[in-house]
Amino acid sequence: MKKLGVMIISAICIMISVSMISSVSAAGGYIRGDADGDGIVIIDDVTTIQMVLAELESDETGIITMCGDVDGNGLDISDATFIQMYLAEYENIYHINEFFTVTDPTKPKPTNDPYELPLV
Ligand SMILES: [Ca+2]
Ligand SMILES: [Ca+2]
Repeated sequence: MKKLGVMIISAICIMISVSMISSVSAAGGYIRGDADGDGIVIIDDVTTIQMVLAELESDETGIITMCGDVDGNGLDISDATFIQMYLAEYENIYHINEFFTVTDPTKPKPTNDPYELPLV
């Protein structure tokens, strides 16, 4: 009985994940920072970027780069850092976790260093 419950919960989670990915694709855009395409920006997106940069995961479709490149200069380790800073609730100057259309991938640029750390 417990096994059946686990299977049902797993199936529901998969259906929710698929529907979230489908809704993003159907809307013709993406969520900036959502590198793994599950519809939310969490630490797993940082891991996905790191895996691509370490060539442990491929990005044949370019979707990870498109969603993970939060500052618009190509996918690099700074994008992972910016997402981590977003998760730590620093100012969100790169509009991480906001929806952008694929046909109009406007990427607002900061006018100064957005994440200058305060001196302690
Ligand atoms: Ca995600
Ligand atoms: Ca970048």
